[in-house]
Amino acid sequence: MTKTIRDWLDLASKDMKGKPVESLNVETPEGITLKPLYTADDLPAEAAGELPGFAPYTRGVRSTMYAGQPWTIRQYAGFSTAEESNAFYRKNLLGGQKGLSVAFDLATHRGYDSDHPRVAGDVGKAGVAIDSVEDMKILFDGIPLGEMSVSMTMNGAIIPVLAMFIVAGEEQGVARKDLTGTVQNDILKEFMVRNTYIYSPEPSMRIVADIIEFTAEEMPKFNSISISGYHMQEAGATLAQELAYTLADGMEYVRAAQAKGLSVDAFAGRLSFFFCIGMNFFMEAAKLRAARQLWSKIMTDFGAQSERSKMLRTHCQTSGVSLTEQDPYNNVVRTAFEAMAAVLGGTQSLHTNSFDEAIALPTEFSARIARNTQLILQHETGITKVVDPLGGSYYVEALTRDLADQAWELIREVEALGGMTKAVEQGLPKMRIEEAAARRQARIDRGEDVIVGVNRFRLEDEAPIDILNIDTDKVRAGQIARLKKMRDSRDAGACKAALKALEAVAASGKGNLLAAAVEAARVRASLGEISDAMERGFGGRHHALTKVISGVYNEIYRDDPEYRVIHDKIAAYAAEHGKQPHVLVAKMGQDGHDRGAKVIATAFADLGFKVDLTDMFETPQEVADRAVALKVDVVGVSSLAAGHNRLVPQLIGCLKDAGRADITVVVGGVIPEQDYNFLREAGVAEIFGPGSNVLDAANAVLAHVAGLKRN
Ligand code: 2CP
Repeated sequence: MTKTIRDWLDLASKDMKGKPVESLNVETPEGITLKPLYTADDLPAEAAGELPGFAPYTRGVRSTMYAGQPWTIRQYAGFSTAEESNAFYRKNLLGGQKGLSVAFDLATHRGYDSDHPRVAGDVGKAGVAIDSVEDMKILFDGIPLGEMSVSMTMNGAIIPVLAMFIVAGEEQGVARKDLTGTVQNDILKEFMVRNTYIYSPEPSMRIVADIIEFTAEEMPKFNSISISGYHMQEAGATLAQELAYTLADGMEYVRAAQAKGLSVDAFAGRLSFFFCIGMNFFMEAAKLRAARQLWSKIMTDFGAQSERSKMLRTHCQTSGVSLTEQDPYNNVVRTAFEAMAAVLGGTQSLHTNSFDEAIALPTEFSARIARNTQLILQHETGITKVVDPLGGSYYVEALTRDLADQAWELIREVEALGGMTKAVEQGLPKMRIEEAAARRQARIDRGEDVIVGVNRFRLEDEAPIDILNIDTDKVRAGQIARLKKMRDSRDAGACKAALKALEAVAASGKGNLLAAAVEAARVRASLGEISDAMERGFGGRHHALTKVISGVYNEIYRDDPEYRVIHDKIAAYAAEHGKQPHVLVAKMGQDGHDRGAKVIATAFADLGFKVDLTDMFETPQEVADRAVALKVDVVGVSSLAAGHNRLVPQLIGCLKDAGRADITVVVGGVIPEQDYNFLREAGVAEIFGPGSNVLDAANAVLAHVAGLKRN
């Protein structure tokens, strides 16, 4: 006899030995209640009739999906010089990679030439250093730009970088109309989470619109933007927030392009997306399905006629924050699961992280395993043979609908504020994401979210793994020499005139910035010079306000005995000394990742420390000056872009020079164990690597302030 849900409930109640079956329900951070069982009753009515290749594209944007053509294996890479990165790309293409994805160093991201004093520690470190067309040509030497699709992750300095790419193509004999690829060009999320902006929001949005306009008219095969949720999830966003804010960003870009007089169908088919895929396996696959469904609806509302305009095509990358420093080979497994979720969700293109990325830049060995993870998925698992294999799953279809509903609520909230630019100005999404990040950290610290090898099943002893180190001084010296040679040999008058013209386009609000920058790049204006010309035209660089949010930790930990002990210890210290222990949380160099700094600032403030945050992108001298002026007890440096070995000793030197060697310096973030001794010898009191427990960190810092531990 057919069993009913009632029969199942009776059976489950028995198996639960009296405990209610509802006690197995789980409330997710997205606000979705997960039940232990999904049945045909949970299937949304509309799910039954959906087919891939047709709106709303829940089941995929192409009719045959991977059965017809597998996703693009597109590994994001770049380091050191253009020569070295070029050699690395060529090797990867021979090894089975299908598309390129360029990682630029932070100096390039922020619009500085390699000879700029602010970027001494960043050149060639987290990506390849590109100063001019000459570098760009070397980067793609022997790689036909008319055939190979190239993604370039660039936002702040997108105008000079894309201009140089176009000129490099020209000089390879490839016309603009034949260039294929994608630029990230998503500035809104930079203001929200990633922080590689250069100019303030208004001129930054003009840059985005100018690029959409230029590519729509001249580069029909090129994706003008990669609207990115990736960094939101990395910064702690829930999957509903990632989904909602990414689509809301997309809507804002559509409006910006429309304001230039473009019709939706002239550009929407070349808008692309980029999502993060973390460990929440089914939810991640559902997220991509929901994203396509919502975007199709949004674009229909914008008046799109062409089917292509309604298709959400996306790249995905496995999650960086899900990787652990502890027991790092576990990361191979994590990445494989995440890759599978991305593929079951129907991604167009995928990057799989290397297992050592929680600690350092990938080595050749770890990069090979990361790439092979995708090759194995494509060639060994049979996963490509059937379109949308999760389609019709009671659970996944229900999740798709629930996530879409949650995200839609958040989108409406942003729209009610007047759209994403306004919402970003008011700080709403950033605040929501920071709060979600603090909640996640608290769940990890309390062991509620289990991370194998970190807060459970931890190894006693761990042998360090081999890591890649870049000699930034050597890279920088080479870049400076090449810049000098170029400046000596170019037509100085033509270069000056082109830069003046670009400045005028920026200042007047008329004309197209990218068109003007192409002329400047062609006569060998450098990346820094092109950025500076626009900066003059726009009237300066953007300086973000930093703010510590408070209350989240207190709320979550209210009844936690360990939390109370530390809280009370800090209160006792404050009572005894007539002042709270005072910490300055600092970001130095061009490292824009501020999630860790924000989480620590929030937690420490809630625990009773007095907490100040530096601005982003400070020099060691600026941080030392601020620490001295604020009379802090501790500077806590957050480092996620490998600049610590250079910047932290400089900071300690500056504090010594100011006669304040007594200020304790601690460092947290992505610090390889190989660097611990060096940092300790330089005078660092405590090092908190990835996976550190916030309460332990607070205890250790207090001990230093109270003089119980010596620096
Ligand atoms: C694909 N095609 C098909 C089929 N599948 N045709 C027929 N049947 C099929 N089954 C066609 C497509 O329509 C397309 O042609 C062509 O094949 C290429 O496929 P695609 O699916 O468009 O793939 P793609 O060329 O790889 O493009 C994927 C994206 C693109 C997502 C659209 O924007 C992209 O490559 N993004 C990568 C972004 C990236 O690498 N980001 C790095 C982030 P047509 O184009 O003619 O239709 S770095 C991350 C870090 C963290 C950072 O940001 O800092």
